[in-house]
Amino acid sequence: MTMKNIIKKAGFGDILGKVEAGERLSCDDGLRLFKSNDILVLGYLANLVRNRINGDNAYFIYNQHINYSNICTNLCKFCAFGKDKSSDQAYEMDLETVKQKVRDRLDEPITEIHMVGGIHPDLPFSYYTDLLKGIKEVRPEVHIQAFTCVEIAHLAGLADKSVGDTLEILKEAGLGSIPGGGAEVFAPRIREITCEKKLPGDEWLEVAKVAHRHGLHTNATMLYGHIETMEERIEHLDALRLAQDETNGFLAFIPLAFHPKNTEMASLSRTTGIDDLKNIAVARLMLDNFPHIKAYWVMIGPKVAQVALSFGADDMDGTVKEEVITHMAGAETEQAIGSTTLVKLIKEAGRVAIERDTLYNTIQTHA
Ligand code: V47
Repeated sequence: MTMKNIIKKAGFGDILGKVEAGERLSCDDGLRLFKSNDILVLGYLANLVRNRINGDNAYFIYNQHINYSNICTNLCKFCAFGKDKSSDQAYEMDLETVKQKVRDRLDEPITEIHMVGGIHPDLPFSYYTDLLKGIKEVRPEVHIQAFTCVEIAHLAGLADKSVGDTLEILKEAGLGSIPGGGAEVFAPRIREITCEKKLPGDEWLEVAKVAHRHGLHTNATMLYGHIETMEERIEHLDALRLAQDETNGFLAFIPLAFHPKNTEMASLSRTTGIDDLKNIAVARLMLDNFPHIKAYWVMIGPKVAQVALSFGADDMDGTVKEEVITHMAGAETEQAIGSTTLVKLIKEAGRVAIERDTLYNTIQTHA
């Protein structure tokens, strides 16, 4: 039997028709896909879209993560990273420490610094602009992807300015783009239970859209595998798709697999390989206007991330260096991965490995 016949027999002939015609899937289609465990059918459909948008390319970046502080007033139940400022595990880096972290890796071909932290109760706005300027002093050519939309809203409060005006100041100080964290699941029900103090989902989306209008690209994430329903996952993807229709500023979507260890939700179990692949595939199929879907190897492991390159993903994120957020929550993956390993993983998946910069310009093709 051909794959197309298998898909029709599985009851997804109508979705195949839409995918082949390049038509948008409805939320109901997405829900049916999430509720199916026929992973090969989901993968086949997602791979059609993936190949249409990105051909055989699979991207990675040479990047460095810096988490300037874990002190946070939000203390989300799913997070093992954020700490109250009174905790003996709380830390904040001074400017010199951050600059030294950048200096320590000047001999590596890093093109992006990914920098996020908690919602700190005391640090002034100047701390954040100094961080950006300080990094640029040490490594002027590096692209700084920093501060989630949640942090940006907090910084606007500190600066006592609109989000747009705040972003202009941050751009001037060296901000290049905004990472996708803090989106979690937009549904108010989930936010009330897991992160009631965090910026609401509609405000997260608003910050992202303002950033796009100010010429800054952003990413988007969804934290899955805890207490969210399939309907809430689809609502989240639909909200992102509608925002992208308006501003077209999102670069990549990254599904984040929930890691329960050391969190207030530690009784939950970790996600499975099937759910990890399903989130990649359904995201690729629903987010028809997102250029890239990332399989973040830190969260799903390099092996599942490699397989995900045939299930809708076209990007493996990067070398990372010193990942903290997921490792505090029990991740068993490495804290960094070499570019040689990334190239091997991609090539063995039958794709062309492309080292990219943050904005997806090609740095080197490993055919
Ligand atoms: O914002 C927190 C999530 C995010 C846990 O933009 C957790 O390219 C799993 O956003 N288990 C930070 N996830 C990571 C992130 C990210 C990573 C890589 C690339 C990009 C990008 C963005 O991690 C947080 C939160 O949503 N998170 N706790 C946890 N226990």
